[in-house]
Amino acid sequence: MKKEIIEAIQEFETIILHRHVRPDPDAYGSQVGLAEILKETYPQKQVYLAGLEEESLHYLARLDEVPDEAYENALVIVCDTANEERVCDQRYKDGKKLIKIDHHPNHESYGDINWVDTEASSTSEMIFELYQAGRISGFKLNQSAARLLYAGIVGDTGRFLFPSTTERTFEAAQELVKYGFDRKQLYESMYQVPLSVAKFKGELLQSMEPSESGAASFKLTKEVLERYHVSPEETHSFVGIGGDIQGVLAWVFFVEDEEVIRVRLRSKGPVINGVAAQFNGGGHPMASGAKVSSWEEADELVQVLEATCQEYKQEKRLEQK
Ligand SMILES: [Mn+2]
Repeated sequence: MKKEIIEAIQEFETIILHRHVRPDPDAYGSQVGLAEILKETYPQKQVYLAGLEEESLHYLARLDEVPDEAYENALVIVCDTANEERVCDQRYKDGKKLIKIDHHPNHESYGDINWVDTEASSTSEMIFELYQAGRISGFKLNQSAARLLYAGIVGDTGRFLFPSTTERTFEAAQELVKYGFDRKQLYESMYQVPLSVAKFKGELLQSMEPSESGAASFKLTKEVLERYHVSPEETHSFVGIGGDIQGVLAWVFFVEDEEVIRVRLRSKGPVINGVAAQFNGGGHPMASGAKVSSWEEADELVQVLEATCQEYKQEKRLEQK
């Protein structure tokens, strides 16, 4: 698979990179990290970064305006995006050849080549492995690519904490840190939060009451977000807070946006992508996303989550007997 991708890269003079909407560090890390590798290796090729810019990720990279004509005869590579609807900038279909590189469960094989590895911690880890495979064909990695890929890995593994972190992850990290980018500064950009956000976190913890079965929910209403001057995007960075609380098995963040309430589900045991699938979503077994249209529907989701936690506890009890 990697070989096929490398051959396609060699073949095309124009390469356009895409990733998912509402990007996170792995989306940027894989998209721009790969772009940096390509620019370093093939200075004569045209490499474009497509998609809407995310202000909170400016510290990682800035993107390009891609002219429509660029897509003629272009190779398009979409990173970190499970389904077509979530690809940022729908012109991704306009190229000559399409490659999907991703680590989410593969429900939509929308590429001419689909490289999907659900065992990988992040798409950035996969891009690092693509670079390793391409080294004999002359692939070069520079400091900027190393920083981006490292940021993507750190972002998606919760700083090497989540179970998706494997030997492969540390191997990639070990190689990447050799490029000597400023790790301290990178971590500050990724993890320092404004005081308002820190206080907001305090409020969330105050208001949450986990159930007997270990389900917890956090309701981030427009009103609360406005009171603390926190944008829906800024809430990404602390979805993990449920995980540090004893007795919490799975938790859900409801973030009220313009027209919908976005749902982020996380778990320390019960498989929750089935819950997400029932509410217009999907994702990983321990980290998924969904959408609901009202607070009533949000409560329904909490009940399904509750049942999932109860079942999980029941199974564990039976196992122990
Ligand atoms: Mn990812």
